[in-house]
Amino acid sequence: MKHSKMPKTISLSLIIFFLSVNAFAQNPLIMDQFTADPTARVFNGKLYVFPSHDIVPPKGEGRAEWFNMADYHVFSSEDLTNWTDHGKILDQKDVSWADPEAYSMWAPDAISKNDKFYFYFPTRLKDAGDGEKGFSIGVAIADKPEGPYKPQPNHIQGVEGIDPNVFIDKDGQAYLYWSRGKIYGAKLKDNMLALESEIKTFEEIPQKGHIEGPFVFERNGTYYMTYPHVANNIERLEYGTSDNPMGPFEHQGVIMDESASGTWTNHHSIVNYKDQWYLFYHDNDLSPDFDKNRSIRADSLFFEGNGNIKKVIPTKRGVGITSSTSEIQIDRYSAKGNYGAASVFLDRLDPFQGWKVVLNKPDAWVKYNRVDFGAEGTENVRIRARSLTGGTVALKLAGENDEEIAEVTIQKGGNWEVFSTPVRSEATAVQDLLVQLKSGDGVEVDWVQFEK
Ligand code: FUB
Repeated sequence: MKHSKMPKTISLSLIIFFLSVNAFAQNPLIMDQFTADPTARVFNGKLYVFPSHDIVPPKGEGRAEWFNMADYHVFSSEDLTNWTDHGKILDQKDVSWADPEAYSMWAPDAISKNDKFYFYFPTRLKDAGDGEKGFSIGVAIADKPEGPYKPQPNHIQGVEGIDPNVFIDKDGQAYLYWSRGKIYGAKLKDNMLALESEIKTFEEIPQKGHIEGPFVFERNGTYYMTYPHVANNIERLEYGTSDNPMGPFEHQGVIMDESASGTWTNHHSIVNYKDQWYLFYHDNDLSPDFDKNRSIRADSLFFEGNGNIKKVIPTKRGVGITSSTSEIQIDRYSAKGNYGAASVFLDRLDPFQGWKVVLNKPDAWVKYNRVDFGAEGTENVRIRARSLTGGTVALKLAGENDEEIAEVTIQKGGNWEVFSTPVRSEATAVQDLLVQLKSGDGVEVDWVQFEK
């Protein structure tokens, strides 16, 4: 990786300016880079995500077959559909106490206090040995959530470990939690930069099996300690509750089961945004063969009447509403049926290109929830598709009768083409969209887009 010789302040501002690009989201949320360990926070009415940034390190640098993370980006969204990448907010080379070649900028957190934004990150100390013992936690401070962040000259004294999480209680007291085999916590001083109390080890949290990534939040007077834990083979998300942010926490259950993909880590945060709770987590969507190159995801989270967390089932569709006039990536479907429908990479050698839906049995369908048709309805639909044998695809509004609104003929041919046809009925408001193979036995669809 080459580094600019410009003064740091100028290069950071330029990077922030040039990298403010939009990414479009279902799951995974970010499609142009690997992202992991997402901490979602609401600042100034907007949702910000502070993930870590998995990379493939330059040849001869980093650690083969392991996590490699040199810096952090921050992303924001107002609608959970369109995401802005505000660019790099911190680099391992900018942290004076850190090993600048460790590629160990692991799972971060961020929190706001007194109009300042505090970014907490773990990384490897200079001359550190192996293992999590060589890690400590640093703080970088900014006036705005998107930075620029200025790292403190030293790490938080007394803290050895990874995965910082900061929780500020209603009385203004801040707590820092972290992990190193077990989960630890302590009060933070008012300046948010140093421990104020003894360190507590949360012995009541499962001790058998690897545990890391604490994330604490409060709801209706109950404090939730949530964490990834290897109860069987790989990490799953679990939680306990208490009436005190320092516990003891009573084990309650599983928030998310082990990933079907086999990705060893999961790492999450839980946030309430515009009256809905969300779980942010990660999986290996863009790197099916190497689980240290991860991608962040989000799904809605719900509570039982007694305050227990309902298990979250990971979806491709994720969260947010999709405009009918955008290229609707139906491969991120909410449901599929009648067999013969699958989501596969457009190019297995370049996962960043995304996926297509393959419909290869009559009547096979996918349903994509929450498409916003607006108030005026729509006139045409365009489908980017291809079929070696030719076929027809029906577009329906999912409901009691699954009203068909268009039938698109996909001409025989091996190349991707955009096929267009008028829409028969007035589709308005937010609807769930069904895409179904009507005739033929092999149609691939990249996206669907409606025109006003
Ligand atoms: O991303 C590196 C490490 O993997 C994190 O710090 C852990 O929580 C796990 O996700």
